[in-house]
Amino acid sequence: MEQPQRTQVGIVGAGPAGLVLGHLLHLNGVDSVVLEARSRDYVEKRVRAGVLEQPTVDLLTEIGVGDRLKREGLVHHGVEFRFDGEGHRIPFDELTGGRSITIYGQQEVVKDLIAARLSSGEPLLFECENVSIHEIDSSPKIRFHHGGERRELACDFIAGCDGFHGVCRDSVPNDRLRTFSWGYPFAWLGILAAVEPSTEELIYASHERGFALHSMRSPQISRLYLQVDPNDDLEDWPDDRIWEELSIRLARKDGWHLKDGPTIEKGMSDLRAFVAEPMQEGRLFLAGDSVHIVPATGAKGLNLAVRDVRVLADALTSWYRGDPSQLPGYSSTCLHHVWRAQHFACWMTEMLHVFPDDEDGMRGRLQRAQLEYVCSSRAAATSLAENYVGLAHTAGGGHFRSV
Ligand code: RFL
Ligand code: PHB
Repeated sequence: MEQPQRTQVGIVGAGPAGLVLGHLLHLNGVDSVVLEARSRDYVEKRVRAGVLEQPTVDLLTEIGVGDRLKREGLVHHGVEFRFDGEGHRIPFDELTGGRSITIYGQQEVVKDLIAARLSSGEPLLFECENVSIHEIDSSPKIRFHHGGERRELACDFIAGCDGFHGVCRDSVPNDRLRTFSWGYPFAWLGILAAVEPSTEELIYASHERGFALHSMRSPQISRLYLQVDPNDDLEDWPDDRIWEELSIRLARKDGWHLKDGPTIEKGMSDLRAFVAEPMQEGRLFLAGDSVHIVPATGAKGLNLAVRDVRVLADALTSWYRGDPSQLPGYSSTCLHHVWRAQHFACWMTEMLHVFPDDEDGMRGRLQRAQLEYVCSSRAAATSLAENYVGLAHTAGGGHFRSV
């Protein structure tokens, strides 16, 4: 393929944020080039998220990449919270006027988006090395190596969709970004296993030995997570130990049984919360994990990335159509949904995990009081449900009457 030297929007990163942005811009007649550091095979196999909110499913469907999602995705109308050996169901549909979530692996979303990009004929370059961005305040350029050659791409705008460890956020001078962050004193050990899920809906379990989560990818593949010490290594967790621990933490008094099977994939990830503000510097716009990380307990990261780029695509499209008024508001519009999701993800995390410094058990008692409230009060359950399925797309409006 002829390598372009100039484009309207240069997109760094072909994760969900970069690929959805590229596709939205293409549908709106705006040119872009997507540059990805990894190989196509690598990004299509990277196991990560699984829960898609209703607004994410709606958007993917609207933009024409929802066919396989509709066929293979598992629609769930509730989740279970399990503690003291008992399960408590939160019925999303009943509490949110019929809304639901869909279980569909992130790598499947990425595969569908890559296929759409390639069939549109718009440029998507894998295995770009030494990517760096320049002159973001005047005439942006992206420099990189591709196929053994040094290249430079001139752009009107750059979208930094290169994840938490990318280069775009670090290209903004330190004094221009304010960062907010904390890390949690525990990590998640996640497995993908070739075994039929032991449950129809997700189970979030709070147990004195630590949090556990039973999720899934298909009727044949289960996805499970355990809270572990962040200093543990994968070698500390042979398969037998993982299954034994999962069956203890997920146990139910009525004799419910956890089916085990061969593990296909195993990995550890930290739980952290991070936001950088503002999400724009000059002609560089940051989106997705490059500018915020939410702890995985709320299942929000991918969904947030998609919300950001929807706002960005609308603002850039308006700019090209002669209305420059939306673009300056990109960051403040997004930060409303970012902080809402961040709060929800931290709240879920803090309600469900055992904190190693909880010496007298005070935190544990408060967590239990919160869980019981969520599982017994319609108002509290509704709050959880509406956040989990995804709040409507608002720019921070919709407050009660000001006084
Ligand atoms: P990504 O997916 O990290 O994509 C960034 C892309 O940029 C590339 N890249 C570069 N490309 C060019 N030049 C460079 N210098 C580059 N540096 C990096 C990378 O290779 C990559 O392809 O970010 P994006 O697009 O913002 O998407 C964010 C999501 O991936 C993330 O938020 C979710 O995976 C978080 N998450 C979940 N989110 C949900 O909405 N629902 C879930 O159920 C959910 N579960 C999870 C999760 C994340 C997890 N982990 C592993 C942290 C479960 C787990 C365990
Ligand atoms: C997943 O299926 O990978 C998953 C589900 C729920 C979460 C996080 C991850 O909160």
